[in-house]
Amino acid sequence: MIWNHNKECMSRDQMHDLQGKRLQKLVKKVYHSTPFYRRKMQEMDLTPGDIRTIEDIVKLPFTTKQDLRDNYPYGMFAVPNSEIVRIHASSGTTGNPTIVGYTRNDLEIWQECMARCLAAYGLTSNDVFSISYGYGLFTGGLGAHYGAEFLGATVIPASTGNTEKHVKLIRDLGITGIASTPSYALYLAEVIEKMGIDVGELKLRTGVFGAEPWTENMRREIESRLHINAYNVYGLSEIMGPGVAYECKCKNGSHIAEDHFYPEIISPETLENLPAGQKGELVFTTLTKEGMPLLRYRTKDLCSIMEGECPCGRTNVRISRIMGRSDDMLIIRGINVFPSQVESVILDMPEFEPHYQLIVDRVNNLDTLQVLVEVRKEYLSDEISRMLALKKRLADKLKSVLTVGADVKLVEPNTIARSDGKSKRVIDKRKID
Ligand code: DLL
Repeated sequence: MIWNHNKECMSRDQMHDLQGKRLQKLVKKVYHSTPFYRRKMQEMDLTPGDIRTIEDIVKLPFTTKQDLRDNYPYGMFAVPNSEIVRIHASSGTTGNPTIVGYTRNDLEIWQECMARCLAAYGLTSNDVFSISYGYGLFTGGLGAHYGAEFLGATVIPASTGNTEKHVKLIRDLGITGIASTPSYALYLAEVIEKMGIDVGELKLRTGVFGAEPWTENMRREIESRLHINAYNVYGLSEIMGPGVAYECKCKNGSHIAEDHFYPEIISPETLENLPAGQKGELVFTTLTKEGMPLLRYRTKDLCSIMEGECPCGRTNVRISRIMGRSDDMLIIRGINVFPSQVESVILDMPEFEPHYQLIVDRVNNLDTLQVLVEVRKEYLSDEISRMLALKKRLADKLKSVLTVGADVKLVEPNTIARSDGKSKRVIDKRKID
C-alpha cells in the first residue's frame, strides 16, 4: 500500500519544484538562526538570495559529524530549546556524542515517514508489530515505535535482550511483524529453533531490518529461516532516524522520503557530485526539519542512486544498499563504534601502551567485539586478581563509552603485530560484503 500517494508518487517536475521551494525557506531559516551556517555562508560569499532552485544546492557548504561535535551540545539547533520536545544521540568519533533535537513537527514528520515505510511492506492496522531495536538515545526503538502506532498497528515495545521471552510473545500474541537489526533476526531464528518451536506455526510474516549493513544472502537466509518477507529500512540519527529511505515490495533499492530529505552522491575525494549509477558518498539536506536542520550532511555511507522507474508506482528516487563507509566507523550489533573511542579510553588509563586492536566477528549470528591491549611493563603482575581487576576496569569503561560490551584481552608489551611501527587497529572477520 502507498501511505502518502501525493508525496510518494509525485511527478519529478513537481518534486523538484517542491524541493526548491523548501530549500529556499530552509536556507533563509538557518542563515538567520544558526550562527554556524551564517558564518559558513558568509565565508563563501553566499546569501540566502543566491539559492533559488534545488540545483543551487551545490553552492551550499557541507556539514560533517565533526561540525556537530564542535557545536556540541546545542550549537546546531535552529530553534530555542523550549521548542525542542525530544533529544536523541549517536556515538561521536571520540568524547562527545552527536546530539539531535526534534520539534513536535519534526516528530510528526518522522512518524509519517516511518508509516510510509511500514505501509510499503504491506503492514496495516491489523498487524501486531514488535519493535526489537533498542529504546533509548538510539533512534531505532522510538522511531519505529511511533511510526507503527501512527500506522495503527498493535505495537509491542519488546526492545532488545531476553530473546526467549520475545519468542514466547511472538507465539502467544500472534506477532505478525518485527523490526530489528538483520543480525538479530538471524539470532532470533536460532533461538526459535533451539526452543523447539516450529516456525511454520508462528504468524510472523514481515521483517523491517536496518541500522547495519546486510546483504542479499542474509535476506534469503532470514526469509527462509523465519518464513517472512524481509525488507530494508535505512536512516541515521543526524538526519532523523529510521525511515529516511525504505524498500517497497520490489526489494530493489530503497526509496528516499525525498520531499523531506534531498539526496546527493558525491565523490569523497573531490567532493564533486556524481551522476546516478555511480557509487559515492551519500549526502542529505533536511528540507523540512526545524529542530536541527542540516545542509548537505556527509553521511559517509557509500551507495549509488538507482536509475529508472520502480514498478511499485513510487516516483521517489531509490538508493542501492549501503556498500561500505568512507570512514572507519564500525557497526556492532547495530551500534556505531569508532576505533578512536576505544583509543581515547585506553590512552586515559596509564596502565596501557597505546597499542590495541579491535577484533570484530560474528558468532552464532551475533556480532562480537574483542579488544586486545598491551599492558605497560610496570603494571604487569603475576597476581591474577590484579590483572582481572584491571581488565574489568577497562571493560566497564569501554561499555560505558561504547554502550556495546567488549571482551577485553590484556597482552604483554610488543605482542600486537606492527607494520611500519603501527598496529593494525581493526580486524573485521564478519563477511558482510
Ligand atoms: O541506525 C537509524 C536506524 C535505526 C536505521 C533502525 C534503520 C533502522 P545511527 O545509529 O545514527 O542511526 O546509525 C546510522 O547506520 O549512517 C549507516 O552507516 C548505518 N545504517 C543504518 N541503516 C542501514 C541500512 C540508525 N539499512 C548509520 N543498511 C548509517 C546499511 C545502515 N547501513
